[in-house]
Amino acid sequence: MTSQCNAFPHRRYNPLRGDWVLVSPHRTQRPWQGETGKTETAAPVHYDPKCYLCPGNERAGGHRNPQYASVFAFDNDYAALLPDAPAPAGTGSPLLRAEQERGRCRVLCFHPDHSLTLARMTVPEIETVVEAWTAQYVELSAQPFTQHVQIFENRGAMMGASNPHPHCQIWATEHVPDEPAAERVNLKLWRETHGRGLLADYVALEVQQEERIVCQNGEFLAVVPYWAVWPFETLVLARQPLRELPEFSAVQRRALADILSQLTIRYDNLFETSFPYTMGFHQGPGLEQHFHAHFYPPLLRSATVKKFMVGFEMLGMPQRDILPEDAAARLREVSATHHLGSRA
Ligand code: H2U
Ligand code: ZN
Repeated sequence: MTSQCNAFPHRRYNPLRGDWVLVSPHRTQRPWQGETGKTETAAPVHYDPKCYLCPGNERAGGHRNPQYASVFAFDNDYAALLPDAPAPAGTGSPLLRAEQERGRCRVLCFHPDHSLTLARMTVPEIETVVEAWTAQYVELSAQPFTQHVQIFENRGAMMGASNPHPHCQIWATEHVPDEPAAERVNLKLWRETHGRGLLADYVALEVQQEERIVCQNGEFLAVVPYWAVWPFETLVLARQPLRELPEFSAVQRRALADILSQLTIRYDNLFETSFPYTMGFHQGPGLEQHFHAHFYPPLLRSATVKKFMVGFEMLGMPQRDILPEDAAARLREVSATHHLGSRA
């Protein structure tokens, strides 16, 4: 199917978001130079006295972190959302709309070791993080105003992460934000039209076609989706129609840890760098939901050359050169063992 269109510009539909990406594979016909622009790897700093996430250190507002030994969650000292935010006053014009948005923001440290990343953590260590995500998700979902809980990780300075210490953020909001809201509309529509789950159908298709699969285990599949926008964007899909973390069995939590480990190791190996990305989970209690993770890495050609979403992409639509099938092959071809060796 792809061989028919891999030489010509075309557009591909994203059935999850209901929008399109322009694909221009003819621009990548030039041979790959093999240059990865590796970044120097400095000796790892396991504890940084100036890091606000390291155990025992002081944070903003005079808070002090405990001497935590595995994971550690706290309320963001500069929270973007507040549980007691009042409703804004009316503006008197339908052109100027504002709504109350109560919420809560947490930070979750993955590990006491400042130098680690998911790619450098063991599967049991990541499993502890999965358990913490589940506990945070349950706790924040239970607040009376919560309509959505977004777990996300900004990894690397290129993605605006303020600190290399392994951590993520968790925001609970009073409204379903735009990205999961758009997905929800399309997931519902697919179910009404086809009587099956959109992502269950997509899992079956990717398993059958194989060419976009990066790695997999008994419970999860990581693919470069057919409609990927970022060069090495991936979608981690539950094989079973799991809706949200609290439904996971111990085997499935372990398998999620395993697929995150497999995928982030391959990412690091691609350009032999600590690979930057924004990742996060989409999940919910609704019948239409199907648990998945999006990884949006900015890198294009090397450890330093990133893709810019500018020009036509800001005024028209997203565009990519490298075919999703070729990106998946590149990620499949790198070693499954981290280039810095194993910590296990
Ligand atoms: P990011 O690296 O994804 O920006 O997350 C770090 C968060 O940590 C950030 O949202 C918070 C910032 O508000 N923070 C604290 O809560 N306390 C501090 O002492 C510094 C930063
Ligand atoms: Zn630290």
